[in-house]
Amino acid sequence: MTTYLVTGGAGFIGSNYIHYMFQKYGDAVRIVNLDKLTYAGNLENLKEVEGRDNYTFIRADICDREAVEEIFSQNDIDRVVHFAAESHVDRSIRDPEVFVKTNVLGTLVLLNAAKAAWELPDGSFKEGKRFLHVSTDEVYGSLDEDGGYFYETTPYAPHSPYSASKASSDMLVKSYMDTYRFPANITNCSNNYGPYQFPEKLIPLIINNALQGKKLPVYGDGKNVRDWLYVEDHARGIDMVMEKGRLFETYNIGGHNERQNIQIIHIILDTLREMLPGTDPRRALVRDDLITYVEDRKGHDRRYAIAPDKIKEEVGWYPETKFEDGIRRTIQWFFEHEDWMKNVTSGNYQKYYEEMYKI
Ligand code: NAD
Ligand code: TDX
Repeated sequence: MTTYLVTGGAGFIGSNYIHYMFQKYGDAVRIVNLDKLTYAGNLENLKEVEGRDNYTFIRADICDREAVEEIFSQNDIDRVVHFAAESHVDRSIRDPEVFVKTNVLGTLVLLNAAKAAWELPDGSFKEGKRFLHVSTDEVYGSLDEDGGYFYETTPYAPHSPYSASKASSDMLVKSYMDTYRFPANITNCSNNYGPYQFPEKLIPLIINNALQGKKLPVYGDGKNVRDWLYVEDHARGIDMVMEKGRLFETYNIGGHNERQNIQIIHIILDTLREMLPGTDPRRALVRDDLITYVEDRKGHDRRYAIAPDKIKEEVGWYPETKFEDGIRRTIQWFFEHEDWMKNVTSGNYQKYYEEMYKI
């Protein structure tokens, strides 16, 4: 049985990945989920897997060296999938320090613990051990509106404190591969959407606000472009890189679903109206005039876009879920999980929202 250490498994992508892995491999894998449970971590995301014999949750901070070393000494970890991070660009603009602590120093702690556990006396590594560092396309900076894509060879040019911290963590992983031949891969993925996404991010925030007839904040002119990927496709991509990717390589994940933010908002409004029955009182609340242009994000990257040629050629991965299907599945999930949304938006979320938007 292969034992995985998943960090940040109680967050958005991490919890989708854990569900994907159990659906695909059942009892053939064991997953240890290490998560600090920050505001973004939520064990409700994992209640279906809680009772499994091959699943363990450990609440710990990836920056806590002793706690991380103990996990490696008590479990024969074969593979690490490292999601844990501070992940929201707006929060990084307001408070960068925790981004450096978790994303940079936390990654270093994990690398050192895995290296110590996996290294043989001659400096090589035990057979079959692998570390996959989950990163973002934001490390490549911003593209012009009229063309070009991010490739694995694109030079790093991060702009926000978030992307600078992720770029730093990528560089640390690269340095461990180059210096020690540490068995790792890096994946740089585009914007994800889907179930369990925290409503500080554009898509769940717009769905949640629209259903309550609340204003829909659009930064700047609304024409910034993101390349949206359904989260399950990302989970599958990570698994495929782990299984079939060449060690020491970077793979970009995403591709060919570029949309302006304002287009995304119109698609969500149209889809909500289409999916809500006429008798549902929320239908009347979903209105185009909720769209409210607000001050632009500082240093707002104009466009992200991935050409996923390498991962397609080498690993056989491509984005399977059409946006129109993915957004319907996402909205359906939010319809069926009203309590989830209520729980995550109570308490501190209100304070964050008021300070952030003032609308
Ligand atoms: P998220 O914010 O939803 O979840 C992050 C998780 O990490 C939470 O469960 C949180 O409790 C945990 N965590 C935070 N600090 C921790 C610490 N110090 N120790 C242990 N656990 C900690 O994030 P997400 O959107 O699921 O992103 C997961 C990863 O994927 C991140 O590394 C992010 O950079 C990367 N990524 C995200 C996207 C996206 O669109 N969301 C796209 C590309 C890459
Ligand atoms: O209220 C909003 N209004 C708005 O116009 C919010 C929250 C966002 N936006 C814009 C900013 C971006 O151009 O929408 C776009 C998407 O914003 P986010 O959902 O915050 O995502 P982004 O900043 O692009 O970063 C995301 O994708 C890459 C994730 O949060 C990162 O973790 C990931 O690495």
